[in-house]
Amino acid sequence: MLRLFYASGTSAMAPHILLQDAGLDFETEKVNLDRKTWRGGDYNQINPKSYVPALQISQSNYLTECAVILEYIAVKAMGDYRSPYGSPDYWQERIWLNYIATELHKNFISPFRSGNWLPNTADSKKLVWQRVAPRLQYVEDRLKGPWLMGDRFSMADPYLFVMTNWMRRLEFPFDHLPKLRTFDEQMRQRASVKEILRVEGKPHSVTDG
Ligand SMILES: N[C@@H](CCC(=O)N[C@@H](CS)C(=O)NCC(=O)O)C(=O)O
Repeated sequence: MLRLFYASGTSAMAPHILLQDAGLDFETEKVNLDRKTWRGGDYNQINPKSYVPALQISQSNYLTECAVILEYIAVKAMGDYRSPYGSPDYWQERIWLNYIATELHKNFISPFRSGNWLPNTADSKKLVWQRVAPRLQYVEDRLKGPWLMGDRFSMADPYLFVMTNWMRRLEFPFDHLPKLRTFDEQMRQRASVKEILRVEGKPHSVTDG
């Protein structure tokens, strides 16, 4: 059985949503990112990179890196989440996954983080917004709607939702990003997203102030 190591409200929410959406059998383990621990002890024994998500796919095999985990789930689901390998849409999905991972996700992580990866302080928010705003605008200008790839919900959508969820958490404005706002609202209507927001609850390590 697949086992997802996650912390609430983090990027691990993307594979959590996709696993739920696909109806796959999976278990979860909550990680304390401040202490780097989980129910079984030292989390660095699971992922020496010290971050979530990690997906256990067999007794001794753990996948890391959100984009890779999403694609693994998409392949496993045999559904519509991934276009046929090598097709133009397949490459476009890969481009989105990589863009979200490297240009958005990493730029959301505050340079002032210590324990908390997304502190909601004025200084931190200002710097993060400077970096993410133009990149979000790039997505806005190309978002086909209702989903990133158009009519088909793909493995990239839950990852983009983590970004719009973080926008809300940091109270970033959607004023110039109406398509992203609609995307975020539509994601919240999806049964799998509702369920995972409920299950995960309050975000990990909230030190707003
Ligand atoms: N390159 C990794 C980055 C994962 C990552 O940054 N995870 C954050 C949560 S969103 C984390 O666990 N941070 C803990 C830490 O940096 O101590 C991926 O794409 O999965």
